[in-house]
Amino acid sequence: MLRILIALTMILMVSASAAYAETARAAISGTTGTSTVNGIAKFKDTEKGLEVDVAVSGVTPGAHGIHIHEKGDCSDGANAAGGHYNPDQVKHGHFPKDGPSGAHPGDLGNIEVDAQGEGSLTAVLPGVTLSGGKLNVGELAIVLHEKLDDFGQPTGNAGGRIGCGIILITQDS
Ligand SMILES: [Cu+2]
Repeated sequence: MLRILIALTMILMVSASAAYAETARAAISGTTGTSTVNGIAKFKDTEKGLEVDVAVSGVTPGAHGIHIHEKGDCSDGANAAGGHYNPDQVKHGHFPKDGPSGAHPGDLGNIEVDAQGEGSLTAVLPGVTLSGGKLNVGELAIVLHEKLDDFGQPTGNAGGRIGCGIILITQDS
């Protein structure tokens, strides 16, 4: 009887935490053969929203826009990734600041790249999930841009696509 109780308790604990247990990773690589752009984006579903942690290297110093785009395809110089993931047809912005009515769910803003070509960004995206929610970014592409995202319409004037990676779920709920 005690064993059954322990087993039941463990099942309940696992199911209670499962809703926010998903993690994902995207390996970002340059979009041209000669590119030095490299990076890793890590994602974690939490109760506060999707935690995003991006680190890049080999990038021109300065600010670079970074977004989640609507298709999980980095071919054709990342053009195959399509436009910004924007299921609710809202305007472009900075999601951590402007929220779901004023920005696309993957509008991460800018990565500041230092003189060594390295930069990082962390963000929490409330209401965004990897799968199973309303705004799911698992299996989509994360795209690093040539220029600063100035939050202008429709996509922030961030220029060409210099890096891209597919958001692959590494741990299911
Ligand atoms: Cu973009």
